[in-house]
Amino acid sequence: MFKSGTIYSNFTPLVKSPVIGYRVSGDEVLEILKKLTNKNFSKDHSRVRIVKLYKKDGSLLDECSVVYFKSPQSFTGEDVCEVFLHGSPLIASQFEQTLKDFKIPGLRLAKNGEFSYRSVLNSKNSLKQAKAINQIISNDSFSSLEYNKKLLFEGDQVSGLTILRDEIVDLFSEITASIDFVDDEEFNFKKIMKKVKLYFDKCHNILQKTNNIRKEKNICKIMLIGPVNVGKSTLFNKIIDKERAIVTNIKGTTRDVLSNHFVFEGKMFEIFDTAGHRYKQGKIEKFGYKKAQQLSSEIDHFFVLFDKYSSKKQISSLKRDFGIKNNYTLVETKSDQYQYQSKNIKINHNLERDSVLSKLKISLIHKKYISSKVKKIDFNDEEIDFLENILQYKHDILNESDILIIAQIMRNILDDFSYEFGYINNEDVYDRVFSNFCIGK
Ligand SMILES: Nc1nc2c(ncn2[C@@H]2O[C@H](COP(=O)(O)OP(=O)(O)OP(=O)(O)O)[C@@H](O)[C@H]2O)c(=O)[nH]1
Ligand SMILES: [Mg+2]
Repeated sequence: MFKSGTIYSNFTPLVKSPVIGYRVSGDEVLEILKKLTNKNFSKDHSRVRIVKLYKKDGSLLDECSVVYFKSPQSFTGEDVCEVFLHGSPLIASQFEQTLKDFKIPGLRLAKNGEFSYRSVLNSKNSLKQAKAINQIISNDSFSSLEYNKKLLFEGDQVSGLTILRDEIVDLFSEITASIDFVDDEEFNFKKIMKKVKLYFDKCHNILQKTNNIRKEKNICKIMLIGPVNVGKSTLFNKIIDKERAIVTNIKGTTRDVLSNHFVFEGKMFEIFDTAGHRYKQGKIEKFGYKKAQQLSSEIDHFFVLFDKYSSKKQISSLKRDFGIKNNYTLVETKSDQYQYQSKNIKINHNLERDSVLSKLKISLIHKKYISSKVKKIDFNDEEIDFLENILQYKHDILNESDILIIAQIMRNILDDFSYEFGYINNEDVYDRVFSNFCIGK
């Protein structure tokens, strides 16, 4: 799958945003920079330069920051440049077109994970470290994040698997050494098997302990419910800081459940916007409302929004429909428009996001449902999957009485460790690993 050549890819999404980044890696980087900027970057290792980029016909493409990293002092170990274009997908497409127009032999779009793959091939990262980068991006748990950062920055030796691998090497050596003495009185099969069993018990205990930590919730799930038109979607958009949900003055605008993650004061949340309650719901609206109800068992905390026109009976119906006990907060909306006498929390769409979130006591709510303790783990998700596979040998090995077969199984386990650590470079394995990466990594 991976061929040589100079590769390029965007490393930010190709959407309207402040910047769109491109990374280029390979022998032709200096040549490309020369063609793009008419400048020589060879003495500019690791320096940010703001330069004009030109298309093939000489017209201006963009003026932006460019950083050149000289081989081998780069992420991939090759010559690399990173270009921070203005965040227009149109400029991005002109940039890609310009690269194509240069007709540089071997220059092509990178495959998923190809930069990381090259960093491993050029010994800039171990396979474990490269995989840790992927885990850092894809993980939702702070325990995992801390472990993967350690793995990336300190190296393979901090991996819990390193200790397990070293132990299996010792065990394998002991078994192979003893094979020659099978007929001797000294040979103690039981003693060896006891050690093998202890090893597997250890793996099993680690798996259980780590799985328990992994199962611990990190994300607090909150749901906005309330009568139609009270401002649920307005609040949803404010909290996630995006115009995601449609807001109109028409009752019953939201029909489907929408969800989004957000982070506040370092705490992770998932928020759900729902179809509003009214006695005469349309068919699709009713369907959406039911869908939200079905999710209610997963929800930690509900915000029941209502305005001056909402009745107590409606709020009772909502609480009943969603099976709410004490896990809710009443929130009066549109306080810019209406005067309320109650002691309930009052919000309106003119308030800043942070102020709304403080009024809703969102941090306290997180604390109520989610433990803030980041527990230390020594394995990431991938390593746990690996350990689960290793444990599949347990039954066979413990029920075997032939020491030669036991040694062969141990050999297989050792080979598995070697693949996991990347000591055996099997292209199929590598292709599978890196194809899971996002583009640009
Ligand atoms: N004055 C005022 N208007 C608001 C406020 N919040 C929302 N609105 C308006 O109220 C209308 C309904 O807002 P939405 O956010 O769509 O309400 P909703 O609860 O999601 O409505 P449904 O999806 O139909 O259930 C829109 O016209 C909003 O602009 C507010 O704080 N003050
Ligand atoms: Mg809505």
